[in-house]
Amino acid sequence: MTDPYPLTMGQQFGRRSWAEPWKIKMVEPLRMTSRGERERAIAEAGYNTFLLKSEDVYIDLLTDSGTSAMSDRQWAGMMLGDEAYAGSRNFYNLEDAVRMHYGYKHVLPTHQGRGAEHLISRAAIKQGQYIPGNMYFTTTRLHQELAGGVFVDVIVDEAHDPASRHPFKGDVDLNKLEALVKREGAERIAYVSLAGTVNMAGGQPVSMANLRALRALCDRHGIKIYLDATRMVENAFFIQEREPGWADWSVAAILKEFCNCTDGAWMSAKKDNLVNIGGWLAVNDDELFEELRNLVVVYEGLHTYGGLAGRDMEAMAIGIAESVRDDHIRARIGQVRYLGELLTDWNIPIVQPVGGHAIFLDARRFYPQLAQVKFPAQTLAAELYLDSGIRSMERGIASAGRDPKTGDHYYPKLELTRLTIPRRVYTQAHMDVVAESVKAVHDAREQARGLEIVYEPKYLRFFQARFRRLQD
Ligand code: P70
Repeated sequence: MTDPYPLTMGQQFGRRSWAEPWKIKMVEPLRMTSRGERERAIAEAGYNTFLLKSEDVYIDLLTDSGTSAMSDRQWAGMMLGDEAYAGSRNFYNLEDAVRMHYGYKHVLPTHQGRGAEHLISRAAIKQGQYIPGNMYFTTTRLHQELAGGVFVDVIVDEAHDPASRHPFKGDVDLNKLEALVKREGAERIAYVSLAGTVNMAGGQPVSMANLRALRALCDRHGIKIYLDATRMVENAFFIQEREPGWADWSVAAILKEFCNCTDGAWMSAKKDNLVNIGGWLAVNDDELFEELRNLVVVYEGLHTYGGLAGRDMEAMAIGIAESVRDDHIRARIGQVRYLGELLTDWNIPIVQPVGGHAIFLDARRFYPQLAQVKFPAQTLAAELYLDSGIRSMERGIASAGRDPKTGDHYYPKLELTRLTIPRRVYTQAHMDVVAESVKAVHDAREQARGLEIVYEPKYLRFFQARFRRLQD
């Protein structure tokens, strides 16, 4: 007999419910559209969700980048902007926050993550050098290539398998790295490019044990490790939760310990750090810092503002302190996991285990009838928008781009559609609506015919590419 009483969400999942450690003070109305309006909008956008107008979107899961809700304290901090060209007090607050929570010696603000990637790539890569990393990221790899470097993927094989339940799919395969060093020589390695919760792998973390072993290997060869700290707080949460020996440490302490094993970091503060714009670059080495501090004035702005307003730096300093709190990060990852558990229970193919910032639908298994050149993940993003106005992002063959040498597509093993959850923005009821829409699209999966590309720009094509629907 079915239970006559409705169950809370927590009870349905066999546990006590948790709730967000905040309440809502200001709301932004959402607009719902009709099917006809959405058909027009997505056709006008060339079936690329990046080209939709935000006004035509109902629940926006394009990205967690710059889309977080700021706290009342951060908004209060915005009013304390010291908009001096040089030496703004907000810069010193930011510097203190990065030093305190990430632990690096020297700090430079940048307009966002790719500004910092540009500077570190220019300063630390010599023509023809290799940059081994735990899976590529689009902007990171492009800046490394523009600086004359060659990216080499040295992530563990499990990262390329959406079904593998390895708890640390972001780990570096030390044998792959050692083989590269042996083959090319340590002097041909610019540095190791290590990312916390690897975005393109599904938000998968790196373990502390792996980092320590990587540090030992790099020390033997005199190789530096620079960290993409964009979602490193989320990574620290997974270490606390999953890695033996870390359960009694706070997320803040794990974060600092992790960074302590690296030589520097770049940051898109639009993610973990809870701001709508901003980034930073931090290193320990005095000489490298000297070079970076010189480059920042050429490409970003003076070294005490780096392309940001004083108020943005203040919001970032406050956001950093909020982002490392255990209650914040538990609720953030808990919400992503809630959506992931619903979809898993409904047998919808997603990357397992559920990562930090997003649910990644496995478009290959979703649409087995579509060859990769028919852009299955892009198709899925378009279908989801058509069903409900939910916006997601392709992370497959369109994102991977083309091999600069052969001109052919890169064919990534992972063909994914990302449902990215902004921080502190949507409620559990929104997650239910998302799950139901994914299920509706899954139920209609046999009708999908795929897309063909009709326009693509030279760099980072996925942002502006246009597609056409295939009929058969
Ligand atoms: C996303 C955003 C940005 C990002 C990142 C990692 C691990 C650096 C950056 C760059 C925005 C984005 C960027 C390229 C393609 C699609 C979307 N990721 N490292 O949505 O930082 O955007 O501040 O320059 O995830 O994942 P920024």
